[in-house]
Amino acid sequence: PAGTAHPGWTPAGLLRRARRVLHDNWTGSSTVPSRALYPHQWSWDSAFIAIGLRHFAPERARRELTTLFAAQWADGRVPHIVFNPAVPLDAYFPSPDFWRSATDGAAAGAPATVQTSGLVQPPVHALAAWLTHLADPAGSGRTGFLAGLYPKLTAWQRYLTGPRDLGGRGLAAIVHPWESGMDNSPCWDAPLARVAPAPPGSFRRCDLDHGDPGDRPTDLDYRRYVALARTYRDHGYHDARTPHSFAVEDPGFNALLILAEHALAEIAQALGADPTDHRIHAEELTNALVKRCWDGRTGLFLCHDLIAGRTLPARSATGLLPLVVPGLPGHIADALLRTMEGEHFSLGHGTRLVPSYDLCGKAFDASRYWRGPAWFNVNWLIERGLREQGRPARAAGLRSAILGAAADSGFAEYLDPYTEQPHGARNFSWTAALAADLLE
Ligand code: 9YW
Repeated sequence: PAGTAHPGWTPAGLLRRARRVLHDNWTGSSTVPSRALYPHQWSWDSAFIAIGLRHFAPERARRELTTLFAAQWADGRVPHIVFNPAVPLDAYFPSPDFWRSATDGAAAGAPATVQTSGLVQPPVHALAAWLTHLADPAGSGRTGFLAGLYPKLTAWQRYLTGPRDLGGRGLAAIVHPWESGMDNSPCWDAPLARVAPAPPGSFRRCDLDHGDPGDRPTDLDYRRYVALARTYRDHGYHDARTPHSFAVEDPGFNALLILAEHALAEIAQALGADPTDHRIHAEELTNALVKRCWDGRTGLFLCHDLIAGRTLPARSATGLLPLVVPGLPGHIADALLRTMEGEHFSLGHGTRLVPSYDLCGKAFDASRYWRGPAWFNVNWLIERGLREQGRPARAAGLRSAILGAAADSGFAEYLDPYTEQPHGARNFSWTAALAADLLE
């Protein structure tokens, strides 16, 4: 439906609907991504949700982030899931009895009173905290929001630039596909193939109680996810001691790490602290990202497999996310734009939203999760990136496509990138939040 107008919604009506979704998904201290499919708190979801909430419920936006950071580990990591103790164990897998954070994560500093996973997700939080502050500086100041969060955000950043620089190459590595936030991206197929799958029947997938198996990761993927997470857990979630069979530098994850460093510089400055260190880190990370992951031949940032010592050829939307990085070399921004509009992503030609994976790739699947569908958080980041790189007209086009698709799909989790047919959950929190943000 490239170019289709959306007469079916008005900004005021869409905002009202988005607010309703976020209201319904609020638990009292944070927001679930989806009532049925994801009944706990997720790390990067909360950052996107706060970015939307700040416009009409700044108090809730602040609470969303402070609730997440109350579950931070002493080593600085922010867990990818914070479990709600009121939810039955069989509502989501892997449940707290799988992660055993309070016992098996104790040496790494997991909190004793709240159950979490031991993995992480992309660090969107400093940006979310800064934007949340800007939306209501008076409320933020009154509650000591920035001052309280700043040391925690810095510790989170230093966990990623310290213990997670597993390759010693100046970038953060992810140790599990779930850490990318793009669980079953074809980028992970080759590194995952090394992982011996957990025995079938050694766990039960609750996601299939709610999701269509054709839209979700496969059983074999899940058996490998479980095996990897168990190994990490059985080594106390210790990064240096775990014999990692999966360790990858993901360009999107690292681009968000850079954006976080820039946001931390702003936060430091607002608090009267010295932002210099953050600026230096941002520059070093940017140089490392360009040096390690930029691929001039494909015009895209590519993932790097630290175990095999090689670049992964799969073309994923994660490789476009560095568009959000301030000060990206101009020739790289230009090349990314050409790639995005070329045959592999077809933005503005075959598609109105950026697909999660190469439209020409052998593994492309228009309905299976991160193997092709368009996702709203990715498109929101790209819209931001287009503005960052001085392309306001293209950003405006993408913005109206995102809003139209959010409205038409009932705030779907993800869409077929060609037909914009909705898949996964409806009334999905970050879809509603990011639509609300674009409306403001
Ligand atoms: C799962 C909550 C999470 C997102 C991830 C997404 C998915 C969990 O849902 O993972 O069970 O598959 O891949 O990015 O944070 O919305």
